[in-house]
Amino acid sequence: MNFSRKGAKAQSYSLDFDFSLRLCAFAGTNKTLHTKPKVALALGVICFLSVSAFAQTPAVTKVDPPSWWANHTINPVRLLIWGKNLEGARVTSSNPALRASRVLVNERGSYLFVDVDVNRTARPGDYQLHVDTMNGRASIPFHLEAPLDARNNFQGITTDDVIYLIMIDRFADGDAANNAPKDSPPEANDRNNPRGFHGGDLRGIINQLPYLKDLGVTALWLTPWYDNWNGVNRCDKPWCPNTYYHGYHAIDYYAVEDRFGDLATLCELVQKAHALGIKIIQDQVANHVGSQHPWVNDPPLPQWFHGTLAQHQLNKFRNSVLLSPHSNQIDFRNTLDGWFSDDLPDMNQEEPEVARYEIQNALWWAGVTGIDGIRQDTIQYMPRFFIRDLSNALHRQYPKLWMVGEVFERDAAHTAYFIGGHTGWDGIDTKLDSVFDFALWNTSLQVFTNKVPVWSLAHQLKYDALYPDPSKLTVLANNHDTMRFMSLEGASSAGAMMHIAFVLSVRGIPQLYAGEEIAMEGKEDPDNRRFFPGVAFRAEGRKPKEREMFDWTRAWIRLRREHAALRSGRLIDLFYDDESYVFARRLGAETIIVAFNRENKPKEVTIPAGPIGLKDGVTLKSLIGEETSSRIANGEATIALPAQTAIAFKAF
Ligand SMILES: [Ca+2]
Ligand SMILES: [Ca+2]
Ligand SMILES: [Ca+2]
Repeated sequence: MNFSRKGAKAQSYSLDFDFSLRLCAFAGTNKTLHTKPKVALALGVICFLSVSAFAQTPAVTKVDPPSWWANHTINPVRLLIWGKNLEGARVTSSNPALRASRVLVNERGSYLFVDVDVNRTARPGDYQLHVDTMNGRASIPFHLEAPLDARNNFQGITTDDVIYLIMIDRFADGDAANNAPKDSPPEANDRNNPRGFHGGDLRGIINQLPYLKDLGVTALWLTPWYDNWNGVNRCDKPWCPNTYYHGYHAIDYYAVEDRFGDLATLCELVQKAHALGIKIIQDQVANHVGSQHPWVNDPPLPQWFHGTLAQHQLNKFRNSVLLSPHSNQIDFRNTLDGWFSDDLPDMNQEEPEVARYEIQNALWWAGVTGIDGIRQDTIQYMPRFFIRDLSNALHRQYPKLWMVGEVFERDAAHTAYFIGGHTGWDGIDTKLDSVFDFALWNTSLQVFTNKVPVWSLAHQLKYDALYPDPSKLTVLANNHDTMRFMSLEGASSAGAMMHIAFVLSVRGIPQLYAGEEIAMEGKEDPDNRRFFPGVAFRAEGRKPKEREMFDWTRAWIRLRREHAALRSGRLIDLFYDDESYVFARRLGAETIIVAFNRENKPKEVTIPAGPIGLKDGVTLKSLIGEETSSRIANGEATIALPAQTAIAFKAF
């Protein structure tokens, strides 16, 4: 785009308005000179009429989306025009490449919706539409983008990927010039305040791409980059004063946070990451916006949000009512329509204009930046038909583009209800590509901090029966909303290492959280969001504990990369007891055996060879960890498990 996102102003009538003001000045001068009072009076009346007419002149201040594409699966695109004096407006295009129709103006004349049909043959470039009312004309700047190359953008995420979550503000500061925007109070920009902005940005991530490549991750999930408010929230709650450094309180769905950089830097990051074989996942938040969003005081439609800032329900988070066919409508609507907090106005996706706006917004970010996936925040608090319509719209335009939904539940039945590929009791298939496996995450944390027997892992994995395809699950190691492993009660380095090895070897798509690979500590939010220590980006800057965890994580990522069976092989349970778990991942001729022994002494376990297609005489050799091997005889193998670690074997 080559016009300012926020500065698209109607200027066509400014000269005429100036002329009326000059006329008024002239009338005023005449009056004071007492010459020809009738003439002065007449001029005064003309001046009044003229100024009031021009005061009603339509103006356009913002266009969402500011650009679109020819030959897009969404055509016409529906624009939301922000402005004033838009009552009774007609919208026209002087260029036949665009055709406007279906205008809807809100009661206050502050927003206008219009369908814009883009001709198939329209060329990329700048275009203009016009808004005409009885009181004048304003122009709507619009741009047609050249489509990005689908061969190296919108690639989607598969089990071949390892996702790495980065909280943009807390990872790396690559540009000190954006750390203190003019409209931000000094206390908003303070690394000593855990709820302040700490200076991380998109340039910082670009600078650290070699670190991420070296670690071996193949996809970055970045916390939201929408523009958030630059001020400090001084509420009377325990979490105040705070700032929106985390990005979940959008004030503009179409702008990049000024502290993180700009759209050009974001596109540069996506391109440079792609060039290194690293994909980008955008964190989108369709459920709510920040309370400083201009819509809060001037919504485009009365039903744009569920309620108002002054009058709304708070979500009671009775999440089970979203799954249960027996829930009552009051509890059900509260969970869908209630505000996540008093400063997170809840978007009303049952209003078709809202749903349309959000679906186009998701597609606009994909089309403009080339992202490969979307992580959708708090997805269960939106209607399931909307999740389906959004998923369908994404896939229709970009068949491989992937979306994972955050359904933060430790109950597999609940998360399984939200993943796509099957129809719920409500008759809806959400078509959602993936959900996070919070149930398995929770079990793994419990197992590797010694709270439940190790066989609990196999016990939890039996609930994969609830999923149409469990390999589509995203297996988180941790995230920015959970305590870091090393700060959990009962945590140890050995436990952290087994937990990471489990996440990287079990079925599904692994997702790590920045800092876990160097064993960072951190309790609840915001302590789990400490700034990444910059020295640890270089091998020589890592302390021994950090190096041990980094090398281990990198080794398991490499093992996964080198063995297709670890990425997409069938998982077969071989052995489990209170202290150990052994499973195989089998794909074609390749079989990898992964074993975990939590006990503080080595042990030997016997596993069946027949069920994994291995014959007598075959040798199992360790691929990682201690060097050990064993031979299969009488349809069995006895393998040695070192104390308190994970190990992987391959059949030769
Ligand atoms: Ca910065
Ligand atoms: Ca901002
Ligand atoms: Ca909602």
